[in-house]
Amino acid sequence: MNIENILRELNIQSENYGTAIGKRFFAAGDRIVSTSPVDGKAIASVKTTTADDYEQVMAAATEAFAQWRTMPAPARGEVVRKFGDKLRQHKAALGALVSYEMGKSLQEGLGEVQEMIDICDFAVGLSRQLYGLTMHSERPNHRMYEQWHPLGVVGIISAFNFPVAVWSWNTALAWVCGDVCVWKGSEKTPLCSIACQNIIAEILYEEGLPGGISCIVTGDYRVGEMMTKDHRVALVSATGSSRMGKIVGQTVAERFGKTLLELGGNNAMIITPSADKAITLTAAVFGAVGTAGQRCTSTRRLIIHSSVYNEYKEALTNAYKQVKIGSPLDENNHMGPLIDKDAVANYQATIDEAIKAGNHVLIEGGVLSGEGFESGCYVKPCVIEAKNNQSFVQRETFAPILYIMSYDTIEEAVAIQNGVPQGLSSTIMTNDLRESELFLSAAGSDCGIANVNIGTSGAEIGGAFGGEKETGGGRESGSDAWKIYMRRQTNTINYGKTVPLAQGIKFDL
Ligand code: UN1
Repeated sequence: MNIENILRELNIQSENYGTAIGKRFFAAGDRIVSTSPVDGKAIASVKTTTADDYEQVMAAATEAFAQWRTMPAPARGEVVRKFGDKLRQHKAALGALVSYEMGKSLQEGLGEVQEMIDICDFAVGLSRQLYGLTMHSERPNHRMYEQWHPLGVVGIISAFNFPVAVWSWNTALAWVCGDVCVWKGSEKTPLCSIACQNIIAEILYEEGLPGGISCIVTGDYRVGEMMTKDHRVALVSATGSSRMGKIVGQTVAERFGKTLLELGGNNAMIITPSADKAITLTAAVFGAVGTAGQRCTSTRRLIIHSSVYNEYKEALTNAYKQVKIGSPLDENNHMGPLIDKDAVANYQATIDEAIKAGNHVLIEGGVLSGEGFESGCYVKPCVIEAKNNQSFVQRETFAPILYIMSYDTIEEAVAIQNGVPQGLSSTIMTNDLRESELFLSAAGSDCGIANVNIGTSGAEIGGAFGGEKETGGGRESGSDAWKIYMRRQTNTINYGKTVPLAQGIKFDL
């Protein structure tokens, strides 16, 4: 992999502006340098968005909306189809940039771009299916139906761990729905945002469409706050920690805006006695160490039946020995670095807390040093025996730390699985129909995602993605998640010669 070639293909310079209205890049704020966690090297720098820059963006986005909303939805779908085609062309380069700037394995970087392509395809079909219902009016010669209209400006705040896909889940749907988008990606992965903007901006330009349909802003929470406080931003879709989501939710609710929150997870796998051991191990280890434990869907807890607990302890110990850690750009490695040194410190602090509390460490963690690990961001995946109610188990640590615990009855396993503040993803490994059906029933998992015999991570875009409780309740990507990007209007039409009132009320003049 030659990073220079990749940056050239994606049109990234050594110094970039972090504000863009379509093809027009500008920014007057501070400079942030994007450093790769892979080798600790500076890749390029980006200027952040000021309040003045933001005003320009909002003016352009608002103006673009007036035009974009009048275009037929299938014609908007055609633009998204072209976007998907361009993503196919640049998949290798964009996937590699994701891997290099964020640190996930190249396979996962490419997989992330594949999710973008998939959501574009989904959105193209959807552009002909933004269905509303029709109802029978209780009044004679009346017709009732509902229709869906675009909202306006959608503000997207996304996290470093999925630096390109989460944006596209939102934009692909929002665009076919007739909205325009302003995106604040993570300030830890600003080059991924610029690369994405370059791709869509070129299409908008070629199609003669206003650049304001796709805008980016760059910076920390202060730039996010410009969007959350701005009544012109009809919907704020935010992905990140529950702490951040609480602030976003409150701020947007204060002005009666809409939010789509996709926040922290604390995802568990229940391992029953009938589970197929080989698939369980693969799913558990990928769930825990994939993306170095930095997915919101990462497996954080294994709830193992007491009769097989020791057996799985041994199997996990052997499986973890096979996990290869190193440059994510080398396909032989399973696990790359954490995003930065703050994440490493957080990982270390959580392990220290567990040890201090007297927990047994089954597979030891630690920070790696020496050749290939110069960035200081590489850590060993760690497995700790824990109790579900311990404070460090109850919170989400974005790192490859897996807690294991045992259960005796399936009801107890479900209670443990549900016994955390978050509610994103969950899974049960079983060949027993009664157990899986209980897990999926109303008395079962309380999560937005509940799987059987697959891991907690790696959800497909066709389903609605998101979770309950402190995960925020939002749903992105598939199923009918598009409805959050639109406003519903109920229409009643009288084609008769009198004005009968509903509920039988008489009012004669
Ligand atoms: C996230 O970590 O924010 O289900 C999203 C998965 C991916 C998306 C994760 N499709 O693991």
